[in-house]
Amino acid sequence: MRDVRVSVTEAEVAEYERDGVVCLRGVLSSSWLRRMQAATERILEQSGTVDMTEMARSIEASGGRALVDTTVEPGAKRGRFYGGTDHWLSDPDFRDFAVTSPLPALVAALMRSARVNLYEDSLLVKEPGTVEPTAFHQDLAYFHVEGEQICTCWSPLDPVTEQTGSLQYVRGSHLWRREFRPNLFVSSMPIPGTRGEEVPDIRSRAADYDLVQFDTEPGDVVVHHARTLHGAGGNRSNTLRRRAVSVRYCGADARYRIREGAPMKPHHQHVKDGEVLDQEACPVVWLSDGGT
Ligand SMILES: O=C(O)CCC(=O)C(=O)O
Repeated sequence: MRDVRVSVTEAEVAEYERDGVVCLRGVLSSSWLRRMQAATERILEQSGTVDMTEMARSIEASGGRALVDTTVEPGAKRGRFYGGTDHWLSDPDFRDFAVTSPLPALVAALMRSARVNLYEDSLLVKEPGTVEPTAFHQDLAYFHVEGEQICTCWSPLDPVTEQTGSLQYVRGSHLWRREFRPNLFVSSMPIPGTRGEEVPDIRSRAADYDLVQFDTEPGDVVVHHARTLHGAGGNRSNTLRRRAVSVRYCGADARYRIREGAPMKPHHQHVKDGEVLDQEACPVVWLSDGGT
């Protein structure tokens, strides 16, 4: 299997460091894309994801407030938002993608890290006519780790534009050094019991923020820092799907840090504050020559 690209330029590293996000064009080969598209369909068919549209309805039914993208036309075909996590633990294609695709080497270069550990993967599908936006959030708020070298690779499996739900990033927000409370993705209400500031209402005050989004083709990968605030609209298209796989990695400076109230994975139950990421929960997926 030939990968399209295995290196980043100094300009891309500088953009990632300055903006907290960079779009790497033409990273994944068509064979990786075909494999991950097939794996995505398999996981959707096996109901291996959470129906986030249903979650939004339950939040509303229990008196909470879910977000709605009002720019999705009323009466248009309604689609659902599906989200899944940690498929690498059970699905060989997701595991190979996280471990053997070009992603680990690329993020090692972007984060200037001699080592890369896998933290998790996520599958994020917005079917045509999805009204649920993705609430603005900071990935670090969900992770039981801390450090500078932590990032997410958002890998679209379909062409994506603002109309179909491209991510929007608050440029430079990773440098604010502020910790925000996590939310449930379809609501901006923070998860109870978590600590930090509430994420500001970026969606309705977009003009106050330096927002950036990228129109992407399958094969492009958008990498963002774990402190970069980001969110997305719904999918306003009546026909186009928006499937994406996020893979989250940590570099050599990352250490476990339990975040009170944030969801804890069964395979992270044993982790302790301050420890180096271990092979069982967060396998090493890339080491530079001489790295440890
Ligand atoms: O795809 C989405 O709608 C959200 C993705 C996201 O926030 C992430 O992967 O960090």
